[in-house]
Amino acid sequence: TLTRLTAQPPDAILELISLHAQDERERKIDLGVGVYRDEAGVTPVFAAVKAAEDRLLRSQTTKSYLGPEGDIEFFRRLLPLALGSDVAAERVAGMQTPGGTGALRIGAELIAAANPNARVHVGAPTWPNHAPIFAAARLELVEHPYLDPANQTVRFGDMMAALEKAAARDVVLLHGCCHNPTGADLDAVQWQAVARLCAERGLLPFIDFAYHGLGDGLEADRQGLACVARHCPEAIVAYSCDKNFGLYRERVGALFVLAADRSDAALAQSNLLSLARANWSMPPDHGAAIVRLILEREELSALWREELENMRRRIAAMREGLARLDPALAFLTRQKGMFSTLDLTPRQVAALREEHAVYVAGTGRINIAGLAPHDLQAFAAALAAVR
Ligand code: PLP
Ligand code: TYF
Repeated sequence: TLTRLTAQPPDAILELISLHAQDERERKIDLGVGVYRDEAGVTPVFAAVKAAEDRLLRSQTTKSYLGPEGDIEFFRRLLPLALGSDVAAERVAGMQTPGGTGALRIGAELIAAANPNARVHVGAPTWPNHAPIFAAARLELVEHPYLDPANQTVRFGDMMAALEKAAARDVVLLHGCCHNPTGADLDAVQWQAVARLCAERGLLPFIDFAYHGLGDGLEADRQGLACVARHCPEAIVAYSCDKNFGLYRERVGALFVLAADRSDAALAQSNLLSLARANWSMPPDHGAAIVRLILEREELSALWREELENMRRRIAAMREGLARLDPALAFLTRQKGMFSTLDLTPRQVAALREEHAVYVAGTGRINIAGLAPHDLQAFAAALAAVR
């Protein structure tokens, strides 16, 4: 039976990790996989996480099963942080999921169960895992233009024209903030236009919210989502705690389904639990327990917010540093979060790696958090050399 399988390509971004590790040159710059790094190039465990783990180690008395919804207190505490306090909890269904990826997958399956003919409209480029996740739920993904690479701006007119043609009950996949891979977010006026269009045409906004707090801050980064929640009767949010709590491998996330009313929310909830049961039965606990402890305890919350804010500032400072070195990179300061996509050919990407030991994704995406202040000059020079 197995011989009937066809070989599948590896994840191009994750492959860069081992390529970079094998490179023996002394000065190399890794702007590949999207994890935060500090100035020393380390992806640290937050002090708030260490403190929460310490408490957990001392206080946890059982590891018995919780249930398909995971840690309910984690979900309850995350809700106002993720959605803001204006969203009424009674219209929200949802649960803890294994990472933002688990939330995307279960959200996609909920849509497929409710409306198998729904098409999912998404701007190009987007996170490469979106396509396989929605395909696995048997939903059709339809791309429209998003980034204009030459001008580094959002092709908003083209995006709206594409959404105007979407059928009622279709899905609009949006990045909550810190667009991966472009860093080009919608502004407040654009969010409002998209939210209104979704409301008027009965489209379902599905917000992938994986970088909360890394753009303009926790409050500012959820304004697009809040705008959608105000205008649209229904919306889905796939939230990841893996970047903003630095928990990556612990796989922490949540799915929020904003329903029109309490009874729809209950209907969605029973379906979500049944979908979880068929996928992972129950989500892993450790990471979510850490987040719950941090959100429960004032002193840990304050420490976490400070650490997150320092990360956010460091990323913004690297953007500003590059813009200062090369006026052609000024657009980086208009973009948010860890990623931007440079207008590079595959040859230029290869030359950066081979001649300058600079690792960027094949698409030209760079992880700004892979840069330290002492790298800026070398990176700008390498970029100029291959162009
Ligand atoms: N969505 C986007 C845009 C991402 O970049 C990521 C990154 O990993 C995810 C979702 C999934 O996050 P997680 O690692 O929590 O599954
Ligand atoms: O885009 C990124 O780099 C992050 C990390 O299959 C990531 O989202 C990359 C690839 C992947 C899972 C996570």
